[in-house]
Amino acid sequence: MTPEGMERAVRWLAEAERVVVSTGAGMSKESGIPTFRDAQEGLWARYDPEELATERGFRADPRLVWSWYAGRRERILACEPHAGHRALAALEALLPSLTVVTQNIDGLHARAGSTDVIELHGSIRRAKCLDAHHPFTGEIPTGEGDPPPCPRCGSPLRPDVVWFGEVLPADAVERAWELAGTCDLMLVVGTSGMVYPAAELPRVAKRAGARVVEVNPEPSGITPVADLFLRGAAGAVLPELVERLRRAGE
Ligand code: BJW
Repeated sequence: MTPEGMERAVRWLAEAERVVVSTGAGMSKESGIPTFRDAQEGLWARYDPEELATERGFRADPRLVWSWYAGRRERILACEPHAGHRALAALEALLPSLTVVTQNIDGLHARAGSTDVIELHGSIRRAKCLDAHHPFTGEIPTGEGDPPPCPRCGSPLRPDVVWFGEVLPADAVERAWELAGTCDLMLVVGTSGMVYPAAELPRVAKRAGARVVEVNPEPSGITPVADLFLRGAAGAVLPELVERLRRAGE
């Protein structure tokens, strides 16, 4: 992250009318939540998350997949938003329009105070049943074990997240694509840019004439379309960016 790059990002933010922030798992890493493509830890080291996060994987071994999500839910609920999440929430007050479009299922943007958050891949805090997608309104049981049955139809409960091969929620997609096509600047934070259709969003923005600024400690699948790459962790880069923008406006 060079001072020149940071200044350019501040100038572009100050000029923008509509800003979209598109976030991935790296955004929550400093809250203590491993990224999706980090190596699995402990008991889970021998499983491939890309196999677990599928309907096929769940049907093959519901207990295994339900238990994996139960462990992740417990860990996520114990985590707090970090300075980067809070910086994005504070950025709302400095710009005419800002929407966060996240692939994350952890709810940390809203917990940090962001008021306009689109969740593309659902939420680990909700469950629904496998066959009829009935929303589950009770308290999701903690701990490992078999998925409980849906109180309405008896089908096993599953997390209300988007697995590979499943369509994203239509209302979230519609709004996210509309905003990507009309924003002046898209800030892309902490995604490998490997998973579609979310990885299309910066390309949609770029094709429509927006500037694309990426924040990531490593180059990603998004870097080739970024006008500016700010190398670094979300928890360091975002607070500095917002502080510089605030000072520039004084
Ligand atoms: C930091 C940091 C720090 C670290 N600060 N940064 C076109 C081409 C090829 C394939 C497809 C295609 N279109 C669709 C597909 C298939 C598939 C897909 O994309 N496959 C790819 C793997 C190739 N997509 C789908 O199936 C999607 N559905 C779909 O397309 O429906 C239409 C359809 C239906 C049926 C038939 C055909 C079409 C659904 C995708 C759902 C993804 N779901 C998951 C699981 C959610 C629940 C859960 O968490 O368990 O979502 S997968 C997983 O990946 C999760 C994430 O949201 C998603 C993206 O990962 P993300 O966020 O980028 O994380 P990482 O770990 O990859 O990267 C972390 C980054 O952070 C790295 O860059 C680090 O450097 C960085 N970082 N520390 C900032 N401190």
